[in-house]
Amino acid sequence: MPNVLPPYGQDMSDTFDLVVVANRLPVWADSGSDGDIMWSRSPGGLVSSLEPALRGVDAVWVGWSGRYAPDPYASDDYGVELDPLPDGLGPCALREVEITREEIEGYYEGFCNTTIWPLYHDAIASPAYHRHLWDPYVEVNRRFAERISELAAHGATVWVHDYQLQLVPRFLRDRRPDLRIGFFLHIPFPPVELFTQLPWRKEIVEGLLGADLIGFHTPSGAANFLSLTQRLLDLDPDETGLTLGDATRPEGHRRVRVGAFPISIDTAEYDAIARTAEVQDEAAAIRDKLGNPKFVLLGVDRLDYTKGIDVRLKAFTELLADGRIKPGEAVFVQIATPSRENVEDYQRLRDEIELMIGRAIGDHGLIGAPPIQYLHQPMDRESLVAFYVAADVMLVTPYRDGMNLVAKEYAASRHDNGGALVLSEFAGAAVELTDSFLVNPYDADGVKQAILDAMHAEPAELHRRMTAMRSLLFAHDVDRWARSFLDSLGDIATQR
Ligand code: GDG
Repeated sequence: MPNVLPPYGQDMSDTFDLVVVANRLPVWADSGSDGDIMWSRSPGGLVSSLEPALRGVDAVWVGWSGRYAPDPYASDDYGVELDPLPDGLGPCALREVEITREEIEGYYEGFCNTTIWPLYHDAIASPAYHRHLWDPYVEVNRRFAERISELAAHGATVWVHDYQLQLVPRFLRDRRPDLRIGFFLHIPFPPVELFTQLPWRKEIVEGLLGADLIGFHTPSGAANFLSLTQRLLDLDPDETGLTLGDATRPEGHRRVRVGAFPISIDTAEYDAIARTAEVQDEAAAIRDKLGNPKFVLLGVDRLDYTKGIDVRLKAFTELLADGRIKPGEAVFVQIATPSRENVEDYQRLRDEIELMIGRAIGDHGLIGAPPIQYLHQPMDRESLVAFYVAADVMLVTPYRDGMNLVAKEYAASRHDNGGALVLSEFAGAAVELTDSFLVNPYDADGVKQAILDAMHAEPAELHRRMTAMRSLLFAHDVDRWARSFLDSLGDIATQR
């Protein structure tokens, strides 16, 4: 299948045997100051992980491109047509789902990011439950299902991703019972006690059960989901899934498998980028520009309240105040990629973080040598890897995180087997990266101690820890993740 991007309205007679579906396409439309669209790579973990897995694969990726479709009911939009997407971007063929600005406000900024996102992350921020946000969520999920059914060949495999599209499996199965449908959740799945707050809890569980295979990052996410099926729908799950026996559905009895598929990264690629002379030079230049302190500490996150940027800032600032980190001894660099800037909780978080940083620099800075450096801007991947190479201690302290790829990328970039990873117990990555310095992000003294332990560990101990983490990541990379999910999906479908 050619890797071209057909414009809206073009004859869509092409169908595909593998359809990958996510809220976002891997390319993203940004409006330039002259109003022209500029295409860039979509930020965030989902694209980072799926893009390498799909490179060169004969598949189509279906999603939103970041630009708004004309609103059929708005007179200003009458007759407006979007320019075609440019050719040749993305790892495979791409097809756009049309979503209007108003729908994005309700579906994405609203239900996805003010209801589901906080609820699934331990309700760190209060989830909003509004009926006027649920309706566009249903509507957009239905539109995705329609678009997929146009693009999927008979008997095709459809792999639906993430919390924005939890109703798609059910809508799709109702239209196309011939398809094998997999669903993977990139964020945590919450315990029953939290999930059952959701007024639309049954609809979401039923939506997911339209899939043949439902994957989570961790065994606890899978277990949470299985116990919900019992509690809400009176089903009888076992450890690996459940059998649906609804005689009113066209498919009758059907097995739904539920399991843990911990996502990963393209380990070899990070390792290779880190070894290049350019990245090595850039890493040395970064340390130089920071004043060659004894310790460089690093945080890299989307600017999100789940990531615990405040946890590490507080710990680092207190260590400076306590005198346990000496002035000029260490510099903490926080790279915070702009994210969800239209959502109020994110605007507030940005203010809070920037206030904390400003205060810490004011209280503990030396002229020409601030103890914290802060970048609120996206950067290219090579530069990010140069920061990984330059950092003695990587701080990954989310309150809750599905996996956290940054932790894995850091270890993959450390071909010298040096560096130390401080990692929250509440990141999915903690299940595998047990050789990191594990911390409870709610325990301020524990975080401070872990930072000091990481800074002062013997090189031999750091070497042992990093070697163990790297060998796990080489054995469990993103290709293996994608293969194991798709193989399981294939097995179930053939047993049907
Ligand atoms: C969700 C789940 C799960 C960040 N800033 C820049 C940049 N990044 C890249 C990182 C990494 C990715 O974005 C972030 O991935 P995470 O996994 O850390 O976090 P989320 O975006 O929240 O991802 C998460 C993931 O999905 C996959 O399932 O692990 O738990 O929340 O790859 O490197 N990349 C570039 N410039 C930046 O400024 N190039």
